[in-house]
Amino acid sequence: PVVIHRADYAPPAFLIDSVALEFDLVPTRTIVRNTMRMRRNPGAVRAPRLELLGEQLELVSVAVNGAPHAAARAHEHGLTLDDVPDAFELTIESACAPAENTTLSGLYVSSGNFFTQCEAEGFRRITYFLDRPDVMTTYTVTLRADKTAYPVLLSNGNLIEEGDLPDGRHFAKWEDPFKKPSYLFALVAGQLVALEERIKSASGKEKLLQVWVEPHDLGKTRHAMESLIHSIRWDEERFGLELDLDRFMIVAVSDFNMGAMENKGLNVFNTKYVLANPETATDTDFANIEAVVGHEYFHNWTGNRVTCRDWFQLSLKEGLTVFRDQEFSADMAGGASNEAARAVKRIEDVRVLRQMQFAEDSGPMAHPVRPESYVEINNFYTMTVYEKGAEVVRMYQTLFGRDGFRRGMDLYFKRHDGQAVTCDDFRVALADANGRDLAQFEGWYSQAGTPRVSVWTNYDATALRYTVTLKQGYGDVAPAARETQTGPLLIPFAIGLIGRDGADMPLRLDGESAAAGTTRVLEFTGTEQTFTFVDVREEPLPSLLRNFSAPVVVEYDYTAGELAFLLAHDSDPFNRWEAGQRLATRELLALAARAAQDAPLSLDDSVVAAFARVLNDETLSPAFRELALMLPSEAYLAEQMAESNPAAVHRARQFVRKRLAAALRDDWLAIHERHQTPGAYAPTPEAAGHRGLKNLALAYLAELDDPAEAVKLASAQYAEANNMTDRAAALSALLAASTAQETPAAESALADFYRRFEKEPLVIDKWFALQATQRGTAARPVIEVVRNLMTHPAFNLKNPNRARSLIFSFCSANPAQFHAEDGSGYAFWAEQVIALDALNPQVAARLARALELWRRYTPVLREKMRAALEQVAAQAKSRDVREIVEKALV
Ligand code: B3K
Ligand code: ZN
Repeated sequence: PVVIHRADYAPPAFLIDSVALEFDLVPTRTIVRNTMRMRRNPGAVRAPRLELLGEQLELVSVAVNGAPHAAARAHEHGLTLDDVPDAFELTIESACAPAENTTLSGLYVSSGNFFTQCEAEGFRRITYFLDRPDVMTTYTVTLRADKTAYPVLLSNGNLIEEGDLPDGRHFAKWEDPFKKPSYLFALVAGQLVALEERIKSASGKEKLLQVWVEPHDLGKTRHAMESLIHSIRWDEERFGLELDLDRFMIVAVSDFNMGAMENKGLNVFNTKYVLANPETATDTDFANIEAVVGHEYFHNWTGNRVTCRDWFQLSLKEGLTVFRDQEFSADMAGGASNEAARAVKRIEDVRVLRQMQFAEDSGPMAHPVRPESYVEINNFYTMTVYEKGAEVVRMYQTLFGRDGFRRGMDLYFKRHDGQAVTCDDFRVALADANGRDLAQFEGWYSQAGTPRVSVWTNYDATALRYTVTLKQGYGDVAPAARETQTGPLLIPFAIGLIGRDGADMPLRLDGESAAAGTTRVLEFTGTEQTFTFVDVREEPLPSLLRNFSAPVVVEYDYTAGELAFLLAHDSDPFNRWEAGQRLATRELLALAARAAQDAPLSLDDSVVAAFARVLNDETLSPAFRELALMLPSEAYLAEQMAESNPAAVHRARQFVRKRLAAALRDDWLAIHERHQTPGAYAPTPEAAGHRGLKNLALAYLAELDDPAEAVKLASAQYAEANNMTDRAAALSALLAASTAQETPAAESALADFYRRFEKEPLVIDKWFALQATQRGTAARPVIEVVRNLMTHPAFNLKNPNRARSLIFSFCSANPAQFHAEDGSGYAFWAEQVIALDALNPQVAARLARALELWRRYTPVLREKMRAALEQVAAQAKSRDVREIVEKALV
């Protein structure tokens, strides 16, 4: 395979001063006429010829300064032009076939409408171009199409002209005043309608906001519009960043490879992250829409105004923008000062990071936040680039405070607005604005793997001194990742000390004149370093890495009693939750080890009691209690074992769930009753918290050996629900209860759910996902259900949402069933990766990753996984899938 290396970066040989694109949109054959004003780049070595990138294009004609150019050669990867002048106008006509494009990259058709997706390298599937992010230019776009079939014609920027053409056709001309790289180009054409709002931005300029959808979905656009308005306001207030265009459009499309795309002024979204009403969308959907609308909007500054020099710098925009959307959601939920509400968001984000990114870091795809090489860039839109990247950005804020972080952002925009830059440029701006040398911090961008911080403490009762010794290093990783680990990192390590009364102690470090504050961010820069606190009146309990101040694993030998104490008392809500997770993880791993030996299982009453106290602590928010009572996922637990054993983990976790269900039965019933949310549905964090806790109670009740009570409650809740959160939770509880005892209630609710929502694709996705993730029984393993559902008339492999709802849900979110000992899950996986590979390599490659941690499983599973991987390696055609399976098999 061709490997692209970061070290090989060279500036482009040519620049493009402007581009004019004309489209004649026809599904089977669209003609694109591309006129570029080009010149040699004075900052690059003189190239013998011009190399334009192009894929899956049919070349029609080439002209230089208006005259046909003979010395042009089209080939598999693009177009080569010999003998070009130093400055010239280049006109290229080419054709592509949007209706046949199942990759959903480039120009394609979905539900009869035209859409584009260009990031990372889709623009070259539309026209021949210098398709790289450091070539920025201004675009004028003319769209021509049949007026009846495609009444709406959209592109980036401002609409400057429109009108009718002969033969029932019409045109629209768009101009984007801002320079942009090709990956931010977009067009949309078809039968769409918009919800519109006009607002004034901070400086008083009028802005037109539109959310474009298919006509039958217009009633589900209000929440997306409100999220957009909130995003605009938030970026003005928190970062002083204003919307720079007169018009900002969001368009929803049902066939989309990922969540959404930040094209300049014309964001294209997966319908999943736009459409919502109480009947069809859950609280999680509402929150995700707000977050993704925010994310794409925030890219307008962090990504579009300042973009990436090359794709190795992807985290420059993605890590930063994820951090911004996390902060936005936290501010929306709780405001700047509501620490408890912010903590809920923080816990949710850290859960995802630890479950997914830490796993990625321990496998064959481990890479630094700024990767050194890739085969297919689309494989590097990863948890590491996005979520760990966001943690890296968060650490600047932890080190410098909100004001210091803001100063850094201001300087970053002052220096780099309109440029394509690197992660180093960002780090240097943050350092300079705060008068700091952050050279050591570069390690966070260049080192792969999850750092581990071991902690030792010592209390000297006579001197009243408490020492905390930190040691940093890495656990086991692949040799390629090991090579990147060059020296200690600068780790902001937040710590508090808790007294026997459960209260925080005031903190005074050795050498300081007085105590100040109860949480300190220690700057841990050595391989091993000792910090000494003085005036410590009694032996404290340390609260380590408060608010998860760095993306590391902390190793410290807490006793079960100490964890229960922290769970009851830590003033840091994140660590309070963390103590419960540590306690549960420790018990669950011990139980999984016993389950693997078929030994009997038991759980100490004190553990149950610790969780009961949190559950019934009315000073804690329902949302927090829900998170505290949610056990670590099976995938996370399996990952912690020396040899992952999904079946043993499942038995252990089910044992604890059943134990908590039975021991706290009356509490669960009371909670289910008490946390009803009568009246009209509102997707606020408070109301969602009540529903979350109530539905967790229902899920626990469904674990009882006699599920009759749960079935009764869930059936009633299913029938009476006025919102999707409650209805889907009830259906899920019915499915869970039916594993204990065949119950007709589950079957009839499933059938009812389908009938009710037959015309709502996003809800039918939930219907598939609920069945793919159900528990299954020995008599009816879930693989059978899934294979059967593959033949359902509503199943469609070409639609990524549908493929994800059934296939990915089963392969990635139902470990106990997917990892069945007979290897049936792996055989299914291989079939589906190969089938998808022929249609949509990007989606296929995502599915391919479901087996990448194969080496860490028990020998029986490992061998069957290897066989499935080898089968895929032998048959897969795309660069995308090949990179994943070949790296896995190395
Ligand atoms: N920038 C896009 C992701 C593009 C993925 C290309 N395979 C969405 C986002 O992160 O906002
Ligand atoms: Zn993004």
